[in-house]
Amino acid sequence: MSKSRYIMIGGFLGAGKTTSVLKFAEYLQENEITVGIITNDQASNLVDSKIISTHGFDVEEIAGGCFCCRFESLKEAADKLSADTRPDVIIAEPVGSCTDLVATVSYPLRRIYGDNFSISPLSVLVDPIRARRILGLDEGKKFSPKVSYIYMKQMEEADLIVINKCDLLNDEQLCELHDALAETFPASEIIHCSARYSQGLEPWFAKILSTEKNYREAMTVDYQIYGEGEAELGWLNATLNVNEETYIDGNKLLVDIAIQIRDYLNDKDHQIAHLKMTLSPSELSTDLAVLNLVRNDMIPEESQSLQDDIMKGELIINLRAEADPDTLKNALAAMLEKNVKLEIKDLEHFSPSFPVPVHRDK
Ligand SMILES: Nc1nc2c(ncn2[C@@H]2O[C@H](COP(=O)(O)OP(=O)(O)OP(=O)(O)O)[C@@H](O)[C@H]2O)c(=O)[nH]1
Ligand SMILES: [Mg+2]
Repeated sequence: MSKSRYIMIGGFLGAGKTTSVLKFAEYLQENEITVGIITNDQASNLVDSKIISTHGFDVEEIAGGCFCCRFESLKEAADKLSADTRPDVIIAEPVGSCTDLVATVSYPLRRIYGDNFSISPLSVLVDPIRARRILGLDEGKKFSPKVSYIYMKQMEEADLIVINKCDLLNDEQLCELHDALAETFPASEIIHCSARYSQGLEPWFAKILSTEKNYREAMTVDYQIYGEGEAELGWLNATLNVNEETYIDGNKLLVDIAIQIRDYLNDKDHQIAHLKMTLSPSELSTDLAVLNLVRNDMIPEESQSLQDDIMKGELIINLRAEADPDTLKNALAAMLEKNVKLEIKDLEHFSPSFPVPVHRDK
């Protein structure tokens, strides 16, 4: 039986991983290459899985920990996707606060399951506005030093640093960022794209499809700083019922909720890493609104809109911010006071636990 190709697309929270994964899956489908997708998060009820399955792709969700700490679940998820027909390609989106993926996922996967999988180079996506701030090219709110450490480590281990969202920069800013990344991370190849506008994607996709991950010594990681950095991030996943008595504009409801949560966190000077939400008329509907916010100083982005007004529906909120989990819960509670027709069905809020990888191959 031929091997499935395992392709990991990493990058910090909100860099555009899911957007790229979807574009990649569409590209594979057009080229008659079968694909399965694995999403990953510290908790369940993922906006990403909802978006991917609504687009009609096979998706397996690994919840409750990152790939490296739930290595066997990763293999099980790949096997589930292979249960009927083995997909030619498995695309995996790791948690955006995770690093050291080469040593803890790529190499062990090749060592233990090399007969089943061939491993592609690791791509790490970068949001250029955030990267410019972290590299000191622009002023603006940044994450704490420990969270920034994780951000830098993600880029250090990348085979390919993919500067995404190039539509947000002019040529001069892009060149400056490219040069700064090339100087700081000389072992990584740097490419540019705009996933949302399907620009610059094909050379990248062709490369990760046709190239095998090379061997280079795994980077060193200070797990104490990494763990403490992750613990500075709060996570909140909530599923809510929308129960209105008359038809309402669900798209506007999402924007209002995002602004209320953003303003609450802004007042307390907490940085949002990614607030993402979906709203659907029912669990089975393919009509879906998607909203994203990847920085405090950003207008909420309506990535996808509902066709019709709704009276009932399911709202999923995934919020990741540099704040303690209780603050995120309070932000949700303050929002609920203003939106009394929303009812919580499911709620998890926590900080990621200390990373303890199952394997680490240097
Ligand atoms: N301007 C612009 N925005 C983009 C581009 N690609 C993605 N985005 C936006 O970036 C936001 C985050 O995108 P996602 O694909 O959800 O990011 P992610 O990396 O999967 O986020 P997490 O799963 O939370 O880590 C969304 O609002 C996207 O529409 C792009 O090429 N240009
Ligand atoms: Mg995602």
